[in-house]
Amino acid sequence: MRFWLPEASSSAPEVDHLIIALVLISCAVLALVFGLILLYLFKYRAGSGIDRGALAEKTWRLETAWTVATLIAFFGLFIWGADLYVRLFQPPADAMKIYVIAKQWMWKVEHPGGQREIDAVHVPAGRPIQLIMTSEDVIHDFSVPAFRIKYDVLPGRYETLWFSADRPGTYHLFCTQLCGVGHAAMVGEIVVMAAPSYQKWLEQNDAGETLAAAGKTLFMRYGCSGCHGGNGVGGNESASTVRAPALAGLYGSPVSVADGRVVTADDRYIRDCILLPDTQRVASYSPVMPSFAGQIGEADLIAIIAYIKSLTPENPS
Ligand SMILES: [Cu+2]
Repeated sequence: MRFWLPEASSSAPEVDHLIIALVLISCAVLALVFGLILLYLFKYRAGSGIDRGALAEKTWRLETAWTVATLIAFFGLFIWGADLYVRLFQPPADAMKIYVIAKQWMWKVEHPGGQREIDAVHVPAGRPIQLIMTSEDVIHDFSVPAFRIKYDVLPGRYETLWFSADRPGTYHLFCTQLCGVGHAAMVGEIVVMAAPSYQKWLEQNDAGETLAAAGKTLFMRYGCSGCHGGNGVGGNESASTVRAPALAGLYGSPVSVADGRVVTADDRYIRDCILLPDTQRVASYSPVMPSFAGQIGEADLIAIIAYIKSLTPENPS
């Protein structure tokens, strides 16, 4: 058995360095404290001849040095860890987005091209991948030890995680949050492929329509197009009876909402608009959007969001 897991992602060595530093510094402090305990146990033992009643002499220099040294060491670890954490949770803008839906007890994965998988994620090597994850039931946790990443997957919201896997290979995916009797079986694999084989995999698993195309059908079926324009363009009073915000070019842009905040229209914002419209209503629009909570499943939501994302001013439907 290997003692050390392979470091298969770009951030894995950094995480390992931090953990090793934390363990070494902690061991050094531990060794000092317990070493002194053992030393004094022996030195001041009964019958050692030393007068144990004598008042100890205080050394300010030693006490200050010890306090400052540990403060610097542990504060340094905190800054190091915080910096790493911030970078680990800020996906690069060009990351490829893959959707993950957790449910008791499986991982369902949807690719932008329409490819679907269960308990497996195929990704190209060397490219940043952003996972947008949600749960259909309880709290799960997406964990890939070889990539040194893990994050809770919560029902009712999107959590994101990103990685860039350098080495082609197959790596274990675990659920690391006790999620019911089948928890131990909620495992899968991340298959990292070189670009040509990934391309081949995409073609072999072609679903016939992209996620956005599937979303367009749902957009019509759920009646979204009734207000947001006859062809999904929106914002056009002549095309619909109700005035609704335009969707073309919405994704990634800033939106002024009714309570005065300015938010970025990301996956989470669009999801909230569909399920909890009154909390995120666009300023100057009346609260006529009905909530679709409980009516649209997670997989359909993801497809609809992919469709809205695909709408640009140049390609408005
Ligand atoms: Cu789970």
